[in-house]
Amino acid sequence: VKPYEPADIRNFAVVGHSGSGKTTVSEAMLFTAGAVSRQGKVADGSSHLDHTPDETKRKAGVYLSLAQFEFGNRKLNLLDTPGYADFCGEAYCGLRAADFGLLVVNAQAGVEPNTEAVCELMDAQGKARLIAVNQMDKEQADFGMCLKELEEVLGKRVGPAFYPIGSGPEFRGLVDVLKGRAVEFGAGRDLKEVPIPDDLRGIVEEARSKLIELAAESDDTLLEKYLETMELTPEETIAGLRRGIAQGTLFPVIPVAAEKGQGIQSLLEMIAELGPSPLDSPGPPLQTAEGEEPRRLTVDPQGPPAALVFKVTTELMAQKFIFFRVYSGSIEGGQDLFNSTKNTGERLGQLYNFLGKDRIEMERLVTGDIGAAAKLKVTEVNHTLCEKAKAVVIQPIDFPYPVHEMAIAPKSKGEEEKTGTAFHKLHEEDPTFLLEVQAELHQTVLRTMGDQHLEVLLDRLKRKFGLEVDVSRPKVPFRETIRGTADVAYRHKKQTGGAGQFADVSIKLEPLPRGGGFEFSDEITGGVIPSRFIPAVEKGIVEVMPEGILAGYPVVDVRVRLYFGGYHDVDSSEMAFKIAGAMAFKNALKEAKPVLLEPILLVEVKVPDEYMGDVMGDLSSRRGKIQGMEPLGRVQVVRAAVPQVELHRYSTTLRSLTQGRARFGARFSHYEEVPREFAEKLIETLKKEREAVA
Ligand SMILES: Nc1nc2c(ncn2[C@@H]2O[C@H](COP(=O)(O)OP(=O)(O)O)[C@@H](O)[C@H]2O)c(=O)[nH]1
Ligand SMILES: [Mg+2]
Repeated sequence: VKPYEPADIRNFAVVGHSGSGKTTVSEAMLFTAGAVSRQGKVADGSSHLDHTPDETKRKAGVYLSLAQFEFGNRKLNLLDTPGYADFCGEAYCGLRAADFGLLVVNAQAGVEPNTEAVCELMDAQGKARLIAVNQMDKEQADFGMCLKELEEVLGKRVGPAFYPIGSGPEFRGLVDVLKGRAVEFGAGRDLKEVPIPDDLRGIVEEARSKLIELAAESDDTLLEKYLETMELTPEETIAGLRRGIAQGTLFPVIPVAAEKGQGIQSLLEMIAELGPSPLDSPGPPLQTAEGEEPRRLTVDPQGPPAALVFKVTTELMAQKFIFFRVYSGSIEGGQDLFNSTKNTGERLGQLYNFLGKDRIEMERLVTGDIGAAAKLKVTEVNHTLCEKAKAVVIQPIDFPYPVHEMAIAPKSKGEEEKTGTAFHKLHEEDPTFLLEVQAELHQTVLRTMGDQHLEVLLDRLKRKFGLEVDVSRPKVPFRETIRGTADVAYRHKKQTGGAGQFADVSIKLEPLPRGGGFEFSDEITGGVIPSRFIPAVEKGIVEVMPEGILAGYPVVDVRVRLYFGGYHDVDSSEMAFKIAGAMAFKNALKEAKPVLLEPILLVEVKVPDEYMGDVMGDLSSRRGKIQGMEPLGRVQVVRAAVPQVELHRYSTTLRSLTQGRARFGARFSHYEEVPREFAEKLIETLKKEREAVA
């Protein structure tokens, strides 16, 4: 690879719904640009980009894949992303490293759930995007329908830069709207110039006016000139379009049929010509101290080096590679850098460029370029590499919270530690899952983005570490409390050989309000229990509180009043009073109408109108109480209080109810008594679970 200037680099993430043809479009670009000698296919496992075992097994992308190649006088850094919601973390990484998204839309299906989801993500980041309507060769392909649906999502600033000649099996060429030229696809990748078909003249002219208008709107001086003269020069139009695209307010569209390589030459030209360069994009946001104004990194090719690691993988050869994007300055192989996230030095080894799993050595990476290095000591995903004297920390990628929860346990006893270490290693490559050891419930919970994500993780655990785990429904942290009161006396008396044991306590047990915890009040008068034994009574109670009498969950929100008792000069001891306290407490619990408390989560669902009914119905079948709803953009936000125990696999259900178009978040709110009609059965089940473990 010859050296490239920042202005000649194009970094783009290929994003869209799964199956729209992102990888096929990418493969077609690689082949058309001459970077590979054969167009790889996902279906037969010959893809250069979907090359890991997890991907060939699923015949779909799971990981972010990088292809760096040359086209004309540009260097293209293509980041192919998976389309499944479960692997959206990879799209987050890809978009962060990219200056724009290449949104791939299926010409038959139009805008699909993940098309919307990635657009939302790019909107939030103000990311520029170009759009390819792919699979134009399919029977039901409908370019017009796609444009209309894209306008619904992106607004009126969707501008076709090319029009298809023919559609479905008749798809045979493109009209370049701006240049006013038409080409037909020949054998192989040949193109033949043809006159614009008569039936397209009107529509193309209209599209041209729209593009020029959109170009003019991106800049005040251009707009002034346009309003006066009603025209722009070709150079002004291109400059205006580039600016509008870079600002993320103008979205040019091209129809293609990637499997046959049709339209791919024009797509590459569009990327090279209209796609924003690293110098057109704002610098990444920097980490700032609390109260400090938000700041962005200054993109300066001559400035101090700064790069963000956006991916770590061991899937390429048996080595760990880190992938980073240079945002400022330049970086050389062997250079001593500073990891400002970890506050420690780090020496880079050899630098590489990748195309799928193939790499070439690089000497130097300039501002805006992307590269990889191996054998780094401490550097992980989301870390900043920079110069120590000019240290900055680039804001890390903010991954979505994994809401799919499952309990896991090693299949073979004694492998707990090994499994923990293995997950730690896997986490270095995949920051989108969380492992949480819940001591109270004696369980380890694995939080993932969904069933597929979980499956991939467990596959990798087995493939890379030879470890297997059992997956089960996670236990919920129930609590126990009382609704009534009790007044109990307990005498602990034992005569074993010489020394005996004696302690006598009388306690009153009362409920406290929710969240009241535990209170112990010493109301002993007249020294009926010597003060040195009183703490022992409390201690005895506190020791048995973690195991309630209903189903063995911690007892909360109670007050114990120790008001009477008795002792023996010789036989009383701390131990005897501890036992008496514990026994009195247990007996009192039985008498004071014990009840089970369950954790209630506050759930927030963002859902398009048309699925509101289904989502609300499902929430109430989960004993959810709707607390409110309000419109937010194109969706409704529903808030509901739902018992945690009813939320098992909610993410999966919500996805299938709404075709993946709803999102939800949940956080702990409070504890509530389990309604009587459910309590008995629930307690039965919980008791059985407990016995099974014991
Ligand atoms: N007929 C036709 N099929 C295509 C085209 N592009 C992709 N496909 C097929 O659609 C399926 C999904 O493609 P893939 O590139 O894996 O989609 P991705 O999930 O978006 O990466 C594969 O079987 C492709 O062969 C196209 O332009 N025409
Ligand atoms: Mg793919």
